[in-house]
Amino acid sequence: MTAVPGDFSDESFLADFAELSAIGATPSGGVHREAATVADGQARDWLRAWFDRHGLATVVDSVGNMYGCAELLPEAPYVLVGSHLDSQPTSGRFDGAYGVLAAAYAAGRLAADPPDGTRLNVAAVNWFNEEGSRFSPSLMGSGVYIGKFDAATILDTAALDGTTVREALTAIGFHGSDTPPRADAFAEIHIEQGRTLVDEGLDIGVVTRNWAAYKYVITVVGEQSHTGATHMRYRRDALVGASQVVLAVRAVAREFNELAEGSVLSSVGQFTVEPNSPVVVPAKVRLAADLRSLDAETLEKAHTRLTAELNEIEAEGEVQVSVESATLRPSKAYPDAGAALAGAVADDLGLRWRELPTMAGHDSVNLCDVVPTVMLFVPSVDGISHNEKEFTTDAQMVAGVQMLTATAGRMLAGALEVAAHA
Ligand code: HGY
Ligand code: MN
Ligand code: MN
Repeated sequence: MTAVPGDFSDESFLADFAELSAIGATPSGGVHREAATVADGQARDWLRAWFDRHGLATVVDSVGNMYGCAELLPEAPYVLVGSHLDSQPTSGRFDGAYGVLAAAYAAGRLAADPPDGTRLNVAAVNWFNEEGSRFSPSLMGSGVYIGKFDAATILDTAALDGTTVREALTAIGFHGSDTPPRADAFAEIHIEQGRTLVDEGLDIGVVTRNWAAYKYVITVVGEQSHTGATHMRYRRDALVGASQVVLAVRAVAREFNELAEGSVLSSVGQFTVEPNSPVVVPAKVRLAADLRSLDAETLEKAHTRLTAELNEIEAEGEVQVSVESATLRPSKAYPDAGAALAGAVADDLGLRWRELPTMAGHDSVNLCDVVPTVMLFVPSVDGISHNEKEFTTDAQMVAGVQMLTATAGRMLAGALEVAAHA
């Protein structure tokens, strides 16, 4: 086994986190680093230099997933540890990036000092386009890795401005051709993005399952005309219809929450008006919406209600409403053995922890389909996320790196292999 050089101290982690957060930084303390933009490319270059300095071999696959590999045992599969460096527009600096740097430190520490009984290799990973803001769908790179998406189709996927994933990755030098490392297990750490851990004064969350989500692309079509020269009775205004859709998406969640508070979440997050001119009655609006629930049956009922609402808007006769796609991300359980392992590690480290579901999607939701997976949370101050005000304290971050390192260390020694095959 070859030792990996470098300073893996907590102080060094915090200094590195500050350096990484300066890439694509916004004046209000956040980052704007959407997938395969110049800023994402700079963050990736920074991570590659970090891997080089710390003796991890960089591997880049065709869809821009990048891995920092420590081969401790030739031919053995890997424990992958990671998250994503891309961000939403004007978002927080912790979402994803914290998990990637924590993974780099975990991999570096474990490669420098492999635990007794190590039987697997370790690699830190930065999954491409977790956020799905510039290119849809989200969880893209990890989706290709597990075989859920076809790489060629993903590379042809275009942003709203027409740029394809292939073009964007090529422009930043991350349309690679390497074979990715073969995973035997996966671990991810992330900010909670909710309030449970802060409210209960805990250090670590151990994720047991994910909320189910429907993601919709809806188009509303009317008839383009002159705002000043078309009598009201002749108007077919796509923006009026789209506004009704936005309110219907909200109303469905309200209806369910009146019966069971907190059971359904919904939003329209993206809205594109054509031709978007002050003097033109809009012809077409494209909306991206999502609907979530922890409970699969409740989500299906909410989906049915929303579909009925959309039909009603169309039946009023002014616009056509089409659901272009409705993609379900089902709720799934993370393996019990992984949660039990993480709980035991947290107890050993003296960290206060609890089990909880994840409301947001993560790359671990994908990896969970193919290998034993552990998902960990550190607290989000005030539960804020996808906002420049996202915050996690230095002490909370450092405890999380320690937790991730110890958990991945036990996985390296085969803790979940044994459990998976028992
Ligand atoms: O939660 C989401 O849907 C995102 O992919 N993180
Ligand atoms: Mn994230
Ligand atoms: Mn996010």
